[in-house]
Amino acid sequence: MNLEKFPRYPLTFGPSPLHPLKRLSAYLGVEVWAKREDCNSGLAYGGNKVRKLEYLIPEALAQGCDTLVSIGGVQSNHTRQVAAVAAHLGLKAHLVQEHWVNWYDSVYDKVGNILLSRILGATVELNPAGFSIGIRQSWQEALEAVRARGGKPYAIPAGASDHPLGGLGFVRFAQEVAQQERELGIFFDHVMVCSVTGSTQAGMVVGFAAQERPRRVVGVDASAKPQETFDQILKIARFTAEAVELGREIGPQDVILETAYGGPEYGLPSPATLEAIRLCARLEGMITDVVYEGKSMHALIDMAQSGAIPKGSKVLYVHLGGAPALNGYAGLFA
Ligand code: 5PA
Repeated sequence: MNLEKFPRYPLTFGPSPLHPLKRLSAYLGVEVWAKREDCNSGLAYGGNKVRKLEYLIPEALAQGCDTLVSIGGVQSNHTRQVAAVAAHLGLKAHLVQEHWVNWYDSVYDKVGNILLSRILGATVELNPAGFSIGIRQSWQEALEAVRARGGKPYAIPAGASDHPLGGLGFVRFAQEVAQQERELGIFFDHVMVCSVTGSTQAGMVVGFAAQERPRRVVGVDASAKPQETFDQILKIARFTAEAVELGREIGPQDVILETAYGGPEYGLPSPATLEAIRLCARLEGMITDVVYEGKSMHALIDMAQSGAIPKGSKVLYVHLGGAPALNGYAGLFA
């Protein structure tokens, strides 16, 4: 495998923290550790997109772009991280925030991630289009708008995923996990990761496939449109495997996507999601959110209790961020 040929612009603190979840482990009867992408960077709370952007930014800079253009829901974590990275580099950010979530709280478009993006100086454009992980008309129009005012846009798709370089950050993540395992003398046989736009899991699948000892990368769908998410994970894993010269093809058998935890819809929690969020917070002091990480936490708890994750397993729960969005859902916890 050759990841080193791709330039990387460091935006993270270094390896993200890895620590045991002792009380949750005792409760579940399997050993669980957390890897904390939610505190991987000092750029506006960090998150999984900062790690991905380390591989897109060198291309944006090499092309002489002055504006990062991207897209997400109103409470997108991704667009907030794009805004922070742009500010850090002295670039502009133009963000299209669509109506991805059927959640009507009077402060939903004022607090949390969108508040942070405004503070960070991004141009924030609200758009009524609904949820999709595909390429959007509104996004093309945003790119045109930047060009029309004489700017040079760099296009970053939803979640920095369906992009030739989108999977590389989490290929590197897999290498980082292996290094931390060597230092700690531990091996995680299960890795739990929340998936929506797909490049987080896709990068991991490729990165872990390059290692000698096999393990299960368990994706947990939070899109509530699991077929689209599955197809996108597979597509990104395939082109990423080719890009880094993995030396073998990735097929559908390499992609595990649990579909029972996505909640009623994208962006909305089920009662069990909320239960999982409270349990994790009260046992560990670790905050997960209603859109993403609460769903993968629900999966972890349920699969450990049902035996789908067998007793004696060593599980790595990858925390990808997302807590700022909780502000938009205060009513659920009142
Ligand atoms: C997101 C994504 P992928 O999109 O790479 O599959 O990651 C899913 C995911 N956890 C998991 C958190 C906290 C996330 O923010 N967020 C998106 C966003 O717009 O914020 C891309 C959907």
